[in-house]
Amino acid sequence: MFKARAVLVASLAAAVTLTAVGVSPAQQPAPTRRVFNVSMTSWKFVPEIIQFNEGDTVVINLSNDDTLPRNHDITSAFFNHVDVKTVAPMRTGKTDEGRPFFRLGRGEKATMEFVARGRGTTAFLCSVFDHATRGMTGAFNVTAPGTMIHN
Ligand SMILES: [Cu+2]
Repeated sequence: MFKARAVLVASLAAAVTLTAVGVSPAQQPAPTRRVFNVSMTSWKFVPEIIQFNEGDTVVINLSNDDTLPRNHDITSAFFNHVDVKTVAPMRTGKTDEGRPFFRLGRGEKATMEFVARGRGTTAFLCSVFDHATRGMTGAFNVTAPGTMIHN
């Protein structure tokens, strides 16, 4: 009887140790769907820093809120590494440098959605005329899963 109990206790201890050492799926931070409302005007993006975690589904509600009839876009090498889906019609293409852009006329709105891949900071800018040099720049900051809790 004592022997059987000792074996049982030893088995439980081993099981507990394995659980503590191994990373169970429950300990992995769950991917999150994050929504950002990004406004474009002359000459800025608001917000200009967009932070999310690798693996998150990122939704960007992009809006051209300019009071003057100017096109604006969001352009970034980051878009080369993710599969961007657009919900509303918007002009897309690639700049001469090979960066995908997503462009809206004054008063237009559209939604972009992608799953974040890769970590680190990648600049974005407006590729229309000289808008970037006038200040239309920003950055995507992709952090490790679990880093960003809220946005
Ligand atoms: Cu612009």
